[in-house]
Amino acid sequence: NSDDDADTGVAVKTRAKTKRPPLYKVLLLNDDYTPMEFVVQILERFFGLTHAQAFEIMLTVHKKGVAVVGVFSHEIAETKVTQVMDFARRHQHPLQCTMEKE
Ligand code: NFA
Repeated sequence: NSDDDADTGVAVKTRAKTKRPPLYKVLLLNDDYTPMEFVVQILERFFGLTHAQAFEIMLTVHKKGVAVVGVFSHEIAETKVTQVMDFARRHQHPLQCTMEKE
């Protein structure tokens, strides 16, 4: 893909940039009230994790305060956050889930 410049006659190689869409981390935040098993259930249900994977991430959130649950496109990340927040609210747990650009 070579373009010949009209003024200088210098050939400049150009290449169409294929831009990957930005990715977003979905974060789960610790609190003192949401039951551990409820968090595990959420991670299994909405993120397709095994019980062991879900338990591990739940423990990381519990001990460190926050953990990345997964990395997704903007639309998928938003859907996950909404699903978690709605499910937690329906069960009257204060669990918080957010997303941030990677
Ligand atoms: N800290 C909560 C408890 O001790 C468990 C928890 C883990 C809550 C991860 C939120 C996120 N019951």
